[in-house]
Amino acid sequence: MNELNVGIVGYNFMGKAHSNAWLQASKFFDLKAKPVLKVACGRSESAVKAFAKTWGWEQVETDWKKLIERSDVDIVDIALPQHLHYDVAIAAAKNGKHLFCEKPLSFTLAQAEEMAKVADDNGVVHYLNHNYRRVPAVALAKQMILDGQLGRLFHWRGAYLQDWIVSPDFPLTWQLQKETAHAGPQWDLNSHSVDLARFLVGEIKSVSCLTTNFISERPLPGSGATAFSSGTNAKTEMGKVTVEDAALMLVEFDNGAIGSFEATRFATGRKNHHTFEIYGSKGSLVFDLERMNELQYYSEEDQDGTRGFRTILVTENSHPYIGHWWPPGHIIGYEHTFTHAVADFIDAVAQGKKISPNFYDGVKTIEILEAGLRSAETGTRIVIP
Ligand code: SOE
Repeated sequence: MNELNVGIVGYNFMGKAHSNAWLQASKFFDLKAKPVLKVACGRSESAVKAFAKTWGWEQVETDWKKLIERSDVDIVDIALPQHLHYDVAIAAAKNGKHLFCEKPLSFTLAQAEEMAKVADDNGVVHYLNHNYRRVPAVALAKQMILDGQLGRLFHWRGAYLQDWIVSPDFPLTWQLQKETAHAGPQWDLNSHSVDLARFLVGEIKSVSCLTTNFISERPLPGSGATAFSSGTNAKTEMGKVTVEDAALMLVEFDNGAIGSFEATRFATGRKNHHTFEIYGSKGSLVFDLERMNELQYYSEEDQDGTRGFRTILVTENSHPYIGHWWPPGHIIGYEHTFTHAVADFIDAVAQGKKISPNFYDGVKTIEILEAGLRSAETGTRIVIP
């Protein structure tokens, strides 16, 4: 079998989730090429060497510009904070590297459009890792909607609720600063929800949004501070939070449906509560990532008197991706969605085919998110051209 050499840039949360997927995919999927964990790149040589040893990356680099010029790298995996996506993706595409890029795609719509164009101009496959499209229950929802089982769609109700910064003692990590995150939950979390809404309901034609801050100053971080982890030795010196803490967004879809999006890191008790509800003329669906092997389904066509939301346990071999894993009822987890993405991406690269979501999906999502921030600033509804 031919091989595809991967070079990864970034070794924290996403670096780990991606490394696991690059290792697992060829064990559980009959791939058209085998991914090889060739090079891991990070600024700290000691940290990236330890990461490479743990996950089996053959070599290390401390300069991403060197990694993307290597002739023994076919794929560049961008597992970095979003302020670095643009520079790495553009340069890697110009070196003919296929791109597996973490969400959100970029800071601005202009950057997103350029990333998509340069990737296409250089004939590389580009994938934007909205991994939740590859949760079997979400892929099943897509099939049910395409089969018309929900009929005409009326409502999308999406929420992405976390609570890792409720404490005022949580330090000022990169996710809370405009220069490294661009925005807060509107970018980090509503990017997921907008991608799923576009995937399941359709394109969005107008946006109204409200954002707010609950805590405006935080201690500067010590070591190891990032999402969900306050790290150690936080400083006594304080710094300003320069992104929103929560965003509420209302949209109109092209197909006449309307939608609501809640994104916050102050939903005390909610850990990674990424949910959607879709209501249609013939039925409805409800998904909750914290119960990701289940899909709630209501059908108007069920018998009178016994109609009600039923729980579909999405673990049958006939369900998307499940046949590659375990027998019915042996549930899968968060990390499997990354393996599904890697399997589909490798096959797309091996066959020279496109994959979704890709950078053009990223352009549409950034356009909606940016419109949301503009709406929040101006207090007006923004029509998407
Ligand atoms: C932090 O909010 C985060 O790690 C997001 O960046 C991921 O995209 C999400 O899947 C889990 O939470």
